Amino acid sequence: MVGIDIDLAVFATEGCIQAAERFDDCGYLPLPGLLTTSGLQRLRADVAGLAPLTQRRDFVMECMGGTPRNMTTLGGEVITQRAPGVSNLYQSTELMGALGTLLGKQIVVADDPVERHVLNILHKAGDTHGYHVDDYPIALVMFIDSPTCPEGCGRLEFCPATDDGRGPEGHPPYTRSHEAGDAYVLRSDRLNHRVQPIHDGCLRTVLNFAYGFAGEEIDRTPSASILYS
Ligand SMILES: O=C(O)CCC(=O)C(=O)O
Ligand SMILES: [Fe+2]
Repeated sequence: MVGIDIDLAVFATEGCIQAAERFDDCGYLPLPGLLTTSGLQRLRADVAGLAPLTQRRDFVMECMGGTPRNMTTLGGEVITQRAPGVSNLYQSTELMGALGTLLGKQIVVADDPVERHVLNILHKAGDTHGYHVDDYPIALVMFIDSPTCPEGCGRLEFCPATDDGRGPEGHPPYTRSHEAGDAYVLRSDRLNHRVQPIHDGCLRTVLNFAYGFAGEEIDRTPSASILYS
């Protein structure tokens, strides 16, 4: 049940409502403490159960400006089969309703079963999810693990996407840190975003829930099937 996994009150805090009002302009909405203690525990158990099914990826994504992917991933179809609790959370009317209300627009589940919810694990020194844009406009990213090393690593960086190579050139990126149990929402089809490389001994695990806007078409790239199939 969503109320057990997700603290819906986070959506009603003043900071959250103010950030949502700026979402159209800035495209980033922090949701600190979105996962309850029991929700984090449950998702951690789900992720542990999924771990043997994950795949190591080390390549450059040609269709995203040749940016690196050094990470371990699992796509949505396997997650649906092997961790139905994650899928149930993804499509729960409480979560989607709260998010849609906050953003002032009805959100819909992603029609691509691979991309709708994915698991991204950075666990080796230098692991990074390089700059890209997503196909779907809304990414709700929830942190199962986040590095706590004093130098800081594995932070989210984002900046406006350019028309050409989708590279960060010309735009100094914004950088945001998150802790386990936190989440954020990103306008992920418009903002060029990446995860900074992590340091040795650090671990960063996220679930990314992708949503569309009702009645809006998606501009598809092959990137999700390359990274998650
Ligand atoms: O791990 C993150 O914070 C970003 C995830 C992401 O960009 C993606 O899964 O497309
Ligand atoms: Fe992304």
